[in-house]
Amino acid sequence: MVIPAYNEALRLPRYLEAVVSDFDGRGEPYEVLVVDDGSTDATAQLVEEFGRAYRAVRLLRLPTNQGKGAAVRAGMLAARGRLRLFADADGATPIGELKRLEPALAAGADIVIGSRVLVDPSVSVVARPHRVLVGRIFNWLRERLGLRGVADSQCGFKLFRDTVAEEVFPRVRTRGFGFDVEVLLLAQARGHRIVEVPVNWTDQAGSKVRVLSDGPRILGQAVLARLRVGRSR
Ligand SMILES: Nc1nc2c(ncn2[C@@H]2O[C@H](COP(=O)(O)OP(=O)(O)O)[C@@H](O)[C@H]2O)c(=O)[nH]1
Ligand SMILES: [Mg+2]
Repeated sequence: MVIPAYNEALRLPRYLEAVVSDFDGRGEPYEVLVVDDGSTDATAQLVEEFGRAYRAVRLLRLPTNQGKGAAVRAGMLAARGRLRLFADADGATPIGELKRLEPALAAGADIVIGSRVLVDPSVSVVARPHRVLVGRIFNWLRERLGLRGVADSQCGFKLFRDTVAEEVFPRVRTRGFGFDVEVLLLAQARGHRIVEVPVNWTDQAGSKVRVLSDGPRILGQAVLARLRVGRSR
C-alpha cells in the first residue's frame, strides 16, 4: 500500500502501527510504501525507524513538497504489489476497511474506491459540517464536469489492480489534491470498471486542507484534468 505523507510526524505513527499489525495478521506478503513529500518535520526519520523494525515498511522520499497527487503517483508506480491501495496518513479510514473493498476487486472491478457519501447503515462517517457541505458542492460540480457515476471522488482510500495502476498513474498530471478526479476520469476513459464502497471514516485533527484556499484550487485542477482527458480521448 501507499501512504502519502506531508509533515505527518504526529499522525502517521499510530496509523503505521495499525497497518503493520493488520497486514501481519493476514499472513500474506505486503509492503507499505510511505511517500514523504518533502516534509520538514521528522516524518522521514520515523518512517526509516519503522523500516528497521518492520522490513515491509519502505520510505520513498521526494526532495521537495510537490502535492498529494504527485506523491501518490510516485508511490503507486514504485509499488510492487498485485493489489495497490493508497490511504491517507491520518488513518481517517481504518486499515480494516480494506476488507470491504477487496470483494469488489475479486468480483472483477478494476478500481474500488472508498466512499463517505454512499449511505449504508453498517458504516459511520464522522466529518466536520463545513467540510460535508463543501464536499457536497464539490461533488455536484465535479459530476457536471463529466466525472459521473461516482458519489465521492475525494476519499483518500482507493484500491487498484497493479495493471490498472500502471496504466493510469503515468498519465496523471495533477500534483495537488484534485488528482483523484483525473485518476477516475482517465480510468473511465480507458474503460476500467470503478466500484464505490461505503467505508467508515472519522475526521482526524490536524488536516492540512484549507477549504477557502484549497477548495477553489482543487476545483481548478479538476477542470484542467477534464480538459486534458477529454482531449486525449
Ligand atoms: N504528498 C502530499 N500529501 C499531502 C499534502 N498535504 C496533505 N497531504 C496528505 O494527504 C492526506 C490527507 O490530508 P489531510 O490533511 O488529512 O486532508 P483531509 O483529511 O482531507 O482534511 C494525508 O495523507 C496527508 O499527509 C501535500 O502537500 N503533499
Ligand atoms: Mg485527513
